[in-house]
Amino acid sequence: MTLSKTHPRYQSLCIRERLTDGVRTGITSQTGLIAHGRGEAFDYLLGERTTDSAMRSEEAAVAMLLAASHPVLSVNGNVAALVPGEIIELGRVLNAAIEINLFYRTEERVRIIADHLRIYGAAGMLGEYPDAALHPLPPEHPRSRVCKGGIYGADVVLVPLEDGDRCQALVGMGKSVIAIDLNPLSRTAKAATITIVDNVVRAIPNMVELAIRMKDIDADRLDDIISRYDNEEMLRAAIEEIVTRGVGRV
Ligand code: PTJ
Repeated sequence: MTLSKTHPRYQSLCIRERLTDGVRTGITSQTGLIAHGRGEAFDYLLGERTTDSAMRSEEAAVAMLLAASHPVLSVNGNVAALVPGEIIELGRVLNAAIEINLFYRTEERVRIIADHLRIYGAAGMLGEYPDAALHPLPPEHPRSRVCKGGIYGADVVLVPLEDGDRCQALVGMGKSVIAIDLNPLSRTAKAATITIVDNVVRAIPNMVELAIRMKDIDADRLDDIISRYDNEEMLRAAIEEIVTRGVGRV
C-alpha cells in the first residue's frame, strides 16, 4: 500500500508498515505487533514527541553507557525492524557490544535478525550462540539464554522493549538496566535503573547524537549526571505529561 505523506498519521503508519514487513520476513514476532499497539497508544497520549523528561533520561542513559566498563545493547525483533542502522551506530559510537536477545526465541529468528543486522553493518554481534543463562529465570526457558561475553558479563545493559521478568532478573544480577518503554506504568519501567519513556524510533537516534556530543566528557562529569538522575521522578513526569497535556490535538 502507498501511504500518503499528507495523512495526519503518516509517521505512525510508516512505523506499522516496518513492523508488518518485519513479521513477513521473520524478524518481528506476531506478538511484537501487539506490543507495538500498546506502545503506540502511550505514544499518542504523550504527543508522539520526545518530552523534556525523556530527553533527561536519554542523557543519563548515555552517560551511564559511556561510564560503563562493559556496556551491551540488547536487540529484539521490534528493534531490529524499526531501528537496525541506528542501534548499530549507537553501539559503534559507545563502543558497546550488541546482543540479539529474544523473548520468543527460535534459532531461525535469531539467524534472520543477525543477517538483517549484518546488512546494516553489524560486525562481531552476539546472541547467535548463547553460552550462559540469566539465573533468576528458569534456565530451560529460551528467554533466559544470553552470552557470557555479552549480557551475562555486562555491567550496563540497554533493553529497548523488555518484559518485566527479564528486566527484574537483570537488576537482580546486579546490573544497571536502561529500559526504553513508552508505558511508564509497566513493571519494566518501574524495575529499570533508568527508564526512557519515548518511542525507540526517536530515542535511539537521540542517543546517537548525545553519545557523539558526550563521548569526550570526563568521568567525574558523567558520574555527576548519573548521580543526579532520579528514575521515579522521571516516571512521574511522564505520567504527568499524559494527564495534563492539552486536548487540542487532531
Ligand atoms: O522479538 P522478541 O521475541 O524478543 O519479542 C519482543 C516483544 C516486544 C514482543 C516482547 O519483549 C514483549 O512481549 O514485550 P512486552 O512485555 O509486551 O513489552 C513491550 C513494552 O514496550 C510495552 O510496555 C510497550 O508499551 C512498549 N513499546 C512498544 N512499542 C514501543 C515501546 N516502547 C518504546 N518504543 C516502541 N516503539
